[in-house]
Amino acid sequence: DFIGFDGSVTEVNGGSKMLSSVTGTGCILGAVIATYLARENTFRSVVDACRFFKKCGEEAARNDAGNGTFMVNLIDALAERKITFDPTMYFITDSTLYEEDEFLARVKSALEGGVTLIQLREKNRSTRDYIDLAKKVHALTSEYNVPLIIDDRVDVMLASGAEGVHVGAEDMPVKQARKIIGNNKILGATAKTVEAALKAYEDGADYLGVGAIYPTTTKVKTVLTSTETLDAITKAVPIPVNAIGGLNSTNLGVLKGIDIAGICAVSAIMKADDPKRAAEELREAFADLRRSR
Ligand code: TZP
Ligand code: MG
Repeated sequence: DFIGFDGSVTEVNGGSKMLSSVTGTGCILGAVIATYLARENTFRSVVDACRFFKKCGEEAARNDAGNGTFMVNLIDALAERKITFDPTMYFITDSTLYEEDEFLARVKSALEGGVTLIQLREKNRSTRDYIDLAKKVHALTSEYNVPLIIDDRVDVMLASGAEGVHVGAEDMPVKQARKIIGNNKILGATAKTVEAALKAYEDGADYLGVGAIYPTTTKVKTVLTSTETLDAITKAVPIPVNAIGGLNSTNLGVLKGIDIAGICAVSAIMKADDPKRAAEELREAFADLRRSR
């Protein structure tokens, strides 16, 4: 689909040709777009609604479904995917820098600043400690209605009641993770090439993290990803793509014109004097970037 607004056109790929073999799907799409617009009255909502609908169409067409089965599957897919998420301002935590009380206070402060998605990223904790902390963070994110994503560990996600999991190239494969967590959890994946992005999408990822855009001070095994690759990935997959790596409210300019769904940040919020203010500034900077397109 090509969606035009205010002089620019966005392409949304994916879907299934079965969507045009049965009646009523255009009307359903209209209703889906209306619900997305009710939440946020922007052009982006229309694009996100179309992406969501295409994804449901793809799921409904699985196993060579005939017209009747497809229609039933489509209704199931639309109803099943209960968890929606807003990747605009995705805050990824690092608890190694603080005592637990201070860490939790900073997470709360970031939530007050309007972060829209949070990932708990723990590399050195025992399983027990990871679950304990995840439960505490989940209690906070639930207060603010912000989904919590657990880095690397499907088991910790399931045990803590978090809303999703994020897997990288050395973690559980996307396909396997989707099979275990089902369709009502959010599944994020890291991708550094168009090929890896397409594979993650086809295997069931709901969003992608792409980077590092800039060198990062956060402890991570990564390499720099060019903005050209980021741009190509956003064009190749119909799911939200977030930029990550060294991003802060003053250096988002390199992302101008690239159709990212949001930005991910660790240090810019975690290490800020005032995480609430930092989250607000990042949100504003990203909103400005979007407006300038
Ligand atoms: N993956 C690529 S860069 C990165 C991860 C987890 C760290 C980003 O941290 P920061 O502090 O926002 O640069
Ligand atoms: Mg990982």
